[in-house]
Amino acid sequence: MFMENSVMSLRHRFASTVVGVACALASVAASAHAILIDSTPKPNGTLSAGHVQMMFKYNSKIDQHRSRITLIGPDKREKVLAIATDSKSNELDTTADLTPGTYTLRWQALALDGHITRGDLPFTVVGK
Ligand SMILES: [Cu+2]
Repeated sequence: MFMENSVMSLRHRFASTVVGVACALASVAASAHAILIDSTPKPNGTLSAGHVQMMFKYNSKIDQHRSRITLIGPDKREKVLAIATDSKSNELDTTADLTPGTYTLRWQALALDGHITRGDLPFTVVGK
């Protein structure tokens, strides 16, 4: 019984790997991976200082509870931003109070096919 379970789990692992490879190959044409298609701010864009709304929009639904956004500030410290629970199913929405300086938003999105995509989005905050 125990051995049978081990074989089962090995088979399952093998099957998962095959699915992963197939998805990677398929992604050349069309993909279920979460690809960033729009954002606020835009990459290398500018925002006004204050209470700032930020948004990442993807080409597919994402698992918002297991996706992640961090903000790296002018002091190079990285802090986790809370993702709004009422974000659209293909978006990650967040807010922060920002002073002028250079920042990077680091996002990590889990697509429903179980694959994680990530990226860095540098931007600048200017005084009002
Ligand atoms: Cu995938």
